[in-house]
Amino acid sequence: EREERTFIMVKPDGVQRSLVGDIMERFEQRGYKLVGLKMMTAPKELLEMYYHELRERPFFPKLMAYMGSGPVVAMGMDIVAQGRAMLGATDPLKSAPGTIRGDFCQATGRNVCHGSDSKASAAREIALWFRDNELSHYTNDHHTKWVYE
Ligand code: YYY
Ligand code: MG
Repeated sequence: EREERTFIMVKPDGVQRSLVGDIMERFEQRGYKLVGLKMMTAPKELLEMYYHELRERPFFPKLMAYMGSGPVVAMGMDIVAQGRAMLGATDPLKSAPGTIRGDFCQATGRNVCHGSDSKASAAREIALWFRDNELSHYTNDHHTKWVYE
C-alpha cells in the first residue's frame, strides 16, 4: 500500500464563501483520490470528540461556536504525501501563498479548511466522521497509470 488516508474538511466559512469546489479541486488536481464525501452541520458532541486535544485551550469555546455555526464538507482522501503542506500553517498569515490558507484566508479562527496532522489522527478523524459503508474502495487508471509512475 503506497497510499495513506487523510481527513480533509472545508469548514463553515469555506462553505459560506463558496470555496468547496476550489478546495476539493486542488486535491483532485494533485492526483489524490477521493474516497468519502459528505455535507453536514456537525453536532456539538462530534466536535468535542474531534477537537478533544484542544479542550483546555482558551480559544476552545470560540472554536466550537465557529465549527458548529453551519454545514461543513468532510472528505476522506487517499494521499501519498504533502496533504498537510497543501493546507499551509494554522495561522493563515504565516501560510505561504499557493497553499489553501495562504490563498483564501487571513484569520486563525476562520482558516477555511482542516487536514489531518498525522496517520494516526487521520484514522481517528475518518472513523469519527464516516461510517465504514460511506467510504468507497475503487481503483482507476487515472491514478494507477497516469499519476503514479
Ligand atoms: O491543525 P490545524 O487546524 O492547523 O491547527 P490545530 O492546532 O489543530 O487547531 C485546530 C483549529 O483550532 C485551528 O485550525 C483553528 C483553531 N485555533 C484557534 O482558533 N486559535 C489558535 N490559537 C489555535 C487554533
Ligand atoms: Mg490540527
